[in-house]
Amino acid sequence: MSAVTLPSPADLGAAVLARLDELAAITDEPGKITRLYLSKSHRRAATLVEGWMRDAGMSVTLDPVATLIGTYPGSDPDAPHLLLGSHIDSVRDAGKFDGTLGVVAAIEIVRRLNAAGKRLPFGLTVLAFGDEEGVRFPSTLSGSAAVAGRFNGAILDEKDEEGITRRAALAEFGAPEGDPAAPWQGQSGLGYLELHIEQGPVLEAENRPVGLVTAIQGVTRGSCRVIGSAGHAGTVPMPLRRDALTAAAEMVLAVERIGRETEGLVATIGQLRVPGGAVNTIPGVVEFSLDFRSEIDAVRKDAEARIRKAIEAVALARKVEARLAYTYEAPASECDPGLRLLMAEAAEATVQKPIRLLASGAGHDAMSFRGKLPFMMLFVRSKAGISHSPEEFTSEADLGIATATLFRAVLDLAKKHA
Ligand code: HGY
Ligand code: MN
Ligand code: MN
Repeated sequence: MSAVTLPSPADLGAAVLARLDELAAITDEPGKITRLYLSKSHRRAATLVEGWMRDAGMSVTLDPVATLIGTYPGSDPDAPHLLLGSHIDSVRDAGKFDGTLGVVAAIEIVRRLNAAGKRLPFGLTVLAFGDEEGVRFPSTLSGSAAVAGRFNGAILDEKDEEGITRRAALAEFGAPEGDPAAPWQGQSGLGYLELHIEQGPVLEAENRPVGLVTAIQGVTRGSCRVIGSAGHAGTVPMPLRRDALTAAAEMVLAVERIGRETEGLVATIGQLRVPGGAVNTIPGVVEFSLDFRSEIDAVRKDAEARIRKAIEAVALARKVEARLAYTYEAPASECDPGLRLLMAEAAEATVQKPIRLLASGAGHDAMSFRGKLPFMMLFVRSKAGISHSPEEFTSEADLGIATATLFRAVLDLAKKHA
């Protein structure tokens, strides 16, 4: 393969930022960035990204769980593919970099190779997943799970808050028929690389633009439905109440206490609902979510039992019923040492020595490839470590450095396969 001239980080940064801004304008909540899985805005974003993939010389398909798959064959059409990508769905009122950066940067790399008429010794497959945040349905990472060959067909019957099943939402989206659990018909994979914002404070605190991910911490998600007895706020004496909300509040604080007390564990209650709540009614039913994580699976599994016990103790003391269900989990996942070395060399050649290694507190599509394909993540600095917020920010210069690092890693891998 004749040498490919690596574009300047400044040039790459400008191109990537322009596309992130275009994607950021696609939302279901004007004035905010909200693009949930299989929503109208996800559909519009997928159409825009598909166009970018085609313009970059890729052929594009949509898989049965609405992942966009762009392929750019190598000089040897039968050679395995290197997979790159991330996600284009968002949380509610999100930032414009989370997920989208990994997709836009990967497309930019293929666009540059195609414009230069270059083919690598392996193919490139760019993946734009749509269900990384897992905000609409209980479980998450369904897109990368399908590509990685670990899709659980049972989740097709999961319902969102409106009672719409995944299956129905996929049909509405226009996803093609097909069994997402079937082995992926794509090329055999060399590995999976994902560029993502750090969403934490480490790189900024150490004044570093990029960092190498060592592992992604494991996660357990759950939901708890607390059932007490509704009553009139004015007539039921305090000692006779079975207030579902105050019971849930005590449970929430118990979960927080376990998170605070346990080394290496984080625990979050992100949602709490009082269905049909009213100012003058003692809540009879309350539902809340649970999300807790650790780099050490034993710590997280132990926390599952301790959290269950703490919730049951409050329920007993307050004479309410607590229906706790753990709805999703993924174990801690190690990045591949070989790909980490490749990325480290690319980062050192692009920006700085020595490179910072750090674990990922956030979950990512990359973890779906554990045990299936070698994977590696590159982080880029987040201003004040903020994410899942409109305050999320990464500078154009850092976008360029990170994209150049990823590009260099791809070219270095190509040299090893030449
Ligand atoms: O939940 C997560 O860690 C990711 O942002 N979806
Ligand atoms: Mn993300
Ligand atoms: Mn996210």
